[in-house]
Amino acid sequence: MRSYEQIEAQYEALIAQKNEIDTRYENGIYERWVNPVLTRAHVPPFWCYDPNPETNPFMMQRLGINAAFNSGALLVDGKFTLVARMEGADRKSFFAVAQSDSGVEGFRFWDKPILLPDTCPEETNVYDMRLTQHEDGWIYGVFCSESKDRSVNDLSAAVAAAGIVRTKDLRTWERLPNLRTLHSPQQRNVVLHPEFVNGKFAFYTRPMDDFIETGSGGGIGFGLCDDITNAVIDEERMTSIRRYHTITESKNGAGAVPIKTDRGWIHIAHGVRNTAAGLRYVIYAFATALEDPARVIAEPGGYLIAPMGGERVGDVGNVVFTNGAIAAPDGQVYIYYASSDTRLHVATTTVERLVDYVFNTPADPLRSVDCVKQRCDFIDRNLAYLRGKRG
Ligand code: M1P
Repeated sequence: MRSYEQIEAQYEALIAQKNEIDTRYENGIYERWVNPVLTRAHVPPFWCYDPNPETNPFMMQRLGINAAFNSGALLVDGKFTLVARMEGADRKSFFAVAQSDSGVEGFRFWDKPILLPDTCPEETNVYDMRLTQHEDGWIYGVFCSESKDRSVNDLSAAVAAAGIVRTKDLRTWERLPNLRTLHSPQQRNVVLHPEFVNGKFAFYTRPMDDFIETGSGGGIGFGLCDDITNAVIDEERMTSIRRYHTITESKNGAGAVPIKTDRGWIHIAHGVRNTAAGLRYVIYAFATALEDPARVIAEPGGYLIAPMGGERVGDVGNVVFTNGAIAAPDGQVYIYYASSDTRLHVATTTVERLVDYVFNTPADPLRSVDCVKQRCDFIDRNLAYLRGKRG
């Protein structure tokens, strides 16, 4: 049996662990890092253990943590700051702040998770907060607020809506009414754009017909609202749409808050397709116009990040998912992505490389024969170049 002090020493050793680039997966676009930046073992031991041997003689976990994964991300006072989706052993998700000086290692949770104002009595579960530093001066958190669907006689039926909170310091949170989208019955993966658009708050949405299936929802939507303290979107336009036989066939959803570049807004989102082994989630990227952040101007074919190796294993296998990335002032980009709803990783790149990737990776031609033509043209150009160079 371990003493509380031994458990604490093991935890401190984990936080002090150095990280390094995983050279097995280099592709020129980004680098994956070997160690996850957050796991359930990263929570302070006093979240799970009663340290008093009189009341905990076997040094048992009294309140287990199952996972630490999908995280909103923001640079706050020079610190890489994550608001992570935590899941207790009881399957309830909640949020907690973790910070690091480097962005790739040493993330340490604050002493206590975030206790949101309890203004929604029907809300059962909360997850996947996107953190937006808005030009109005507030940091907004937009997350999935899940409630039981009492309109049908099905114990597992649920309703997803977009919850909204705001803060100045990540310690005091003001809860605002949930977003209402007048033409979409459910919403998940909603992201607040960091700037006003036509003087209004702008949201990326994800219209859904029910809790799991997007059904008639055509992809990632976009809508404007006048007042974020009573956010109502009466019209949703489509941005990146779902397409047959692509990585977004089943569904897609906005991920990180878009990154502003001189060529356009870069979006890092997720796409889902169905397989005989269940849903497969990958991460993809696209760009929208600076003057109209809903208009897609570049969309590379295929995925940016797909689950690989051990990432494919976890509570919900074959999933990578992102809801946070940080573009640091030096041009480095830190993409925080979770694997299989279990742990959080980082992949690093630069704004310059992301722009090159998004604008110079060919689009998906949508049919096998056109994909082969695309690849043959590419090979021809490459061989001609190599012949010219080598004589
Ligand atoms: O389990 C995979 C992901 O499923 C949901 O994403 P989507 O709404 O696109 O299906 C989310 O619940 C996400 O948290 C989860 O990682």
